[in-house]
Amino acid sequence: MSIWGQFGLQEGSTVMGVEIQGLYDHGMFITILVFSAVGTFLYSVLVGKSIGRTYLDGQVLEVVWTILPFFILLALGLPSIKLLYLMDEVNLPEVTVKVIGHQWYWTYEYSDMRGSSYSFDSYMIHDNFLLKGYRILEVDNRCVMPTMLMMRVLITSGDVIHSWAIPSAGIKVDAVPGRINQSSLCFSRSGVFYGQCSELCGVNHSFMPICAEAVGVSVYAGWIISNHDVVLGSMSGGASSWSWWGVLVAILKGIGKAIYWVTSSYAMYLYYLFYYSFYVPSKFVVVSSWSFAKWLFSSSVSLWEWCLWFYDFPVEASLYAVGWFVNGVVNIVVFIITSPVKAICWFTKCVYTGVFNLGSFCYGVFEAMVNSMSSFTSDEFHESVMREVNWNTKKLIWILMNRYKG
Ligand SMILES: [Cu+2]
Repeated sequence: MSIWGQFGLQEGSTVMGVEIQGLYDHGMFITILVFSAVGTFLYSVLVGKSIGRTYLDGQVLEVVWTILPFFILLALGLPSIKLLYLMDEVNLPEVTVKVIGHQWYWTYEYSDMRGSSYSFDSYMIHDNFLLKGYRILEVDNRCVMPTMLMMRVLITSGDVIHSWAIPSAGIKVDAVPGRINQSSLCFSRSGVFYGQCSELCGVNHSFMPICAEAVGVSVYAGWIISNHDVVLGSMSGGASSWSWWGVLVAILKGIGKAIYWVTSSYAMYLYYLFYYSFYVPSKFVVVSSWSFAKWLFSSSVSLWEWCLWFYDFPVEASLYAVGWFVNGVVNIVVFIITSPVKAICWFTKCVYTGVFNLGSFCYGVFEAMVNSMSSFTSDEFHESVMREVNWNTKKLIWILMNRYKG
C-alpha cells in the first residue's frame, strides 16, 4: 500500500514484485549517473573557462559518445525485456483463482477442488461501517492466496472493462468481458496487499478496491477445504465404508510396491556405481594407454633401427633422414597442388572451427553478462524461493490428498 511521503515503488510482495523493484533501482541508478554526468558537462561548458578556440573536431571523442550510449541503452533495455517475458510465464500453477470484475465489486472463484466451485463477492466497506483498516481500501471478503506457491490468476469481467491491480505484487491485468486474461503470482511473504481497479469503469470505479491476503500454505489449505465443505454441505466429512478384505489388499499392495521400489532403486544404484566408478575410467585408461603404447613402441623401434644404421653408415643414414623430412614437406605441397579441393576443405574446416569456437565463447560472455544484469536478486534468494515453492507444493498436495482420498 502506498503511504504519504513514499519515495519509489512499493516494497515487492511477490517474487516478480521484488525483481521489478530491483529493475527500478537499477534504472534509477543509471539515470542519475547519466543526469549528473551530462549536468556536469553542461555546467563546465556554460560556466567554466576551458574553451578551446582551435578545437575543431575529435574523432575518438565522437566514437566514444556514440558507442557509450549504445551500451547504456542495452543495460537499461535487456533486463526490462527479460522481466517482461518472465512475467508472462505461467509455470505449472498449483492454485487457480478466477477474478471477475463487476460494476462495482470483484468476484473471486476457487474451482481447483473437485466437485465444487467456491466463489464470493468482495465489496468495499463503506466509511460508516469501517471499524479498522484503511479507508476505501478495505473489503468485506478478502481474496485469500497462499505464499511461496505458484499460482495462476484468471481475470475476466461480467460487464465493462475493469483492471485487477496490486502494485506491490507487480500485477495489473485488464478484466475484459468475454475474454479471460491469465497471469502468474507467487507471493514471497504473507500479509495484506491492497490495490484498486485500474480501468475507468463507471461512477463507482474508485470504490471497488482489491484486497489480497497472503497466508501460509497450511492456512490456505485449511481455509479452502472448510469453504468447500460448506459448499458441498458435508461438514462432518464423508464416511467411507471399509472391510477386512480391502485392508488386506491395501497392505499387500503397499508391501509389493515397497519391495519393488527398494529393489529397483538398489539395482539402479549398483549399476551406476559400477558404470561410473569402474567401467568408464578403466575403459578410458585401457584404450588410451594401449594406443599410446603401440605408437611409442613402433616409433622407438624405428628410431633404434635408424640409430644402428647411423652408427654403421652415418652418411647414408643422414641422407635418408633429410630425404624423409623433405619427402614429408613435399607430400604436403603435392597434396595441396594435386587435390586443392581437399586442401581447401581442410583449411576451411580449420578456420570454421576456430571462428565457431571464438563466436561461441563471445556469445557465452554476452549471455553471462545479460544474465548477471537481468536478475536483481541473489542466487541465495532464487534457491530459497525454489526450495520453499517445492516444499509448499508437496505440502498442499499432501493436505488435499489426505482430505479427499478414497
Ligand atoms: Cu472497475
